[in-house]
Amino acid sequence: MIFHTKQFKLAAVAAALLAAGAAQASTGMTDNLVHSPKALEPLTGNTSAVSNWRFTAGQSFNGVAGALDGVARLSFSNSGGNWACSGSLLAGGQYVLTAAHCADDFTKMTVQFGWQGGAAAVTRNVSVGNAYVNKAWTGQLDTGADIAILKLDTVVTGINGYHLSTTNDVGKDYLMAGYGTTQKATNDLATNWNDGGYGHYGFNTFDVDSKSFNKAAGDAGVYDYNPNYYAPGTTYMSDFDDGTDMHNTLGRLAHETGDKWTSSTGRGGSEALIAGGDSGGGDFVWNGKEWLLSGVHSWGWQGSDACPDFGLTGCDNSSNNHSSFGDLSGSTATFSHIAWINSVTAPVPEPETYAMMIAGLALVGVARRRKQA
Ligand SMILES: [Ca+2]
Ligand SMILES: [Ca+2]
Ligand SMILES: [Ca+2]
Repeated sequence: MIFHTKQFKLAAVAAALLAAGAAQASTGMTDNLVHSPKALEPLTGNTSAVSNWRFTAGQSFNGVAGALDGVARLSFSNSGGNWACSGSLLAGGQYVLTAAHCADDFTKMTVQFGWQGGAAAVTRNVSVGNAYVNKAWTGQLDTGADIAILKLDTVVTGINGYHLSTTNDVGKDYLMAGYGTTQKATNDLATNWNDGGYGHYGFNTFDVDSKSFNKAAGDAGVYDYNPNYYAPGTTYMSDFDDGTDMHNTLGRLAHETGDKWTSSTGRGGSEALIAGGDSGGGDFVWNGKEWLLSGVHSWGWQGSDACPDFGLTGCDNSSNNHSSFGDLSGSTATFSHIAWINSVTAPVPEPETYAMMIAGLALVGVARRRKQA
């Protein structure tokens, strides 16, 4: 996997984005990723200890017991080493939704649920032939194609999978979850695997979609904007707020580009941002009854990299911490890909097949009548 350190120069936006996930195991690690989480490089940061942001099996969110039990921990290997990502179990228990950059290059993949205290409750495998990477994925982030489906070798029972959001959720608050690295948002230090025995959660708001963001930046003369670049799907953008105007990065960037969207100073102490290893994990919106899977973690962008392009400084409270206050994240929207996801997870027979099935039924009917006659 090449995405963990490589800075992407996007032709369309000329912006340096860093994939949030697929954090790599330390050099020399072979197959013991599961047993040595601390040796790996990972999600959420905040002003209190990261252990406060663990989620545990059966934990309730908005009164839904086990709301995050369907969050998957992905461990995979390829010629580049061992890697960690996250994902979400889809309703039915057979498939996991993750990022394309977590599923486009592996030789061996393990998917686990209920990971806490460094042990999993449920473990499944995925064969290479059972990874369905979105056809529009070219390796470039932010096009809206960073999404993939994994078919598990055995269906998962006893854990509720997620239903998909089918609407554009820009403006909504969401609950994020993943098994990636962590760090306090106020520390000027890289995220790490020190709390890698647990998954973590936090909250944020989808402020704007990348196409609208880059259109506004294009109109302002900051980037070259090409609408075709965003054709594959929508990507939701969020900023990591601490309540100050200074670190309200998307609010500041909106103001610089004609106020085409709004971004508040945040949700207070519950706000968080994804980090390495959270790639592929889910963003969940509340519909009044259940948590719907709305976004798939794709990339992170440091405030210290984004703001200077717009002539701004001071957005980012730590350039060593890629998930600090003032940093940005992007997630691929599920609503853009409903038809494709359904085509993989619940394929409908071709019309000709239908015709044959009907013919077959008719023949059976005829045969039965004859037998009865
Ligand atoms: Ca925010
Ligand atoms: Ca904000
Ligand atoms: Ca930062």
